[in-house]
Amino acid sequence: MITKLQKPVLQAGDISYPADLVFNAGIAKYQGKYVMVFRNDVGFKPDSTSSECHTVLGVATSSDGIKWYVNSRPWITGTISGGKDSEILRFYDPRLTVIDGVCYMCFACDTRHGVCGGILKTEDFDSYQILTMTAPDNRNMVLFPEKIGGSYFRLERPFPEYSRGYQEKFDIWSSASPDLRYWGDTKLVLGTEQVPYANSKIGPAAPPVKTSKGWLTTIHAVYKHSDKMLNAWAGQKWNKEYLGGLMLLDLENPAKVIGLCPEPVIRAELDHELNGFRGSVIFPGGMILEDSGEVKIYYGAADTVECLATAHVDDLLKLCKSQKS
Ligand code: BMA
Repeated sequence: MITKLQKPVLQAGDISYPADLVFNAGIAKYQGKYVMVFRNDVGFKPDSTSSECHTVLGVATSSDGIKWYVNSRPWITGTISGGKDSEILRFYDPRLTVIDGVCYMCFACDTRHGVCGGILKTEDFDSYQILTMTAPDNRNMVLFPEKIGGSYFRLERPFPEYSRGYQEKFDIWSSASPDLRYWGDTKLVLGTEQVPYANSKIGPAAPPVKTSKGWLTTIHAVYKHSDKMLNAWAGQKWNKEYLGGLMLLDLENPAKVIGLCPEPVIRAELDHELNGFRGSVIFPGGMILEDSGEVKIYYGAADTVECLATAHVDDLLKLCKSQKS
């Protein structure tokens, strides 16, 4: 039902500037082509990590969504507003949404005072304008591709450690905005306890796509193994399996879950998914619904490479079992 490409669509060897871990990309169709903004963590090798490691965001384009051409230089590099004293340390895990022909990118952002989610606007993947930042700790934000009931909508994943007993039990929330800058009307969408294959945290994954049945959207879910360690590079103890899941949200009220797939739809199976910087991590970040009904789901694998799986939208909708309200 879901077919995985057997090789990554993008990896470090495809990039002409320094690159080590190329993963967790955002993808959109924009101005007649596919655009990808990918995370590139530089300074990581299988048996050592350089003290110089940093994250940059790179851009690639494609005419078919499969073969990608990477720009010759990275886009957003390390500290963005200058040197050691910068409050913002890095941007990562970009998510792209086109609304009324304008491209927006949600991103996670490490600052000296916590992790924030941000939204920026770009026309050319060169200059950009940051529209909004959350308070810490929040990330994994994704925008819906149109206004709903007159408001912009986003999913997000605050991570309240103190009030949840430092248990890493984090949930999916939504917020609405009149202008993409001021956000409020925040509501719980899905609790970790509702996801049968998660025993830790969940979060939004790729931005939702509109179908006749509802907003179809991926989630990521974490299952922490207590009985075994997973493969990882250089001295890490790694036991968190990241799984790709699927849910359906009400078209008019996207804070309401109307369907949930009771099992993961993408889990690590292939060599490059099981082995890498952090093995068994599947992190969807891009979902494109083609006119043919084919859905392309792009996902980071093992925090090391970027991959693609495809399915028919009708099959994905059937997987989302209806939820009682
Ligand atoms: C999360 C984020 C993701 C990453 C995942 C697995 O907390 O940092 O970017 O893919 O962990 O390491």
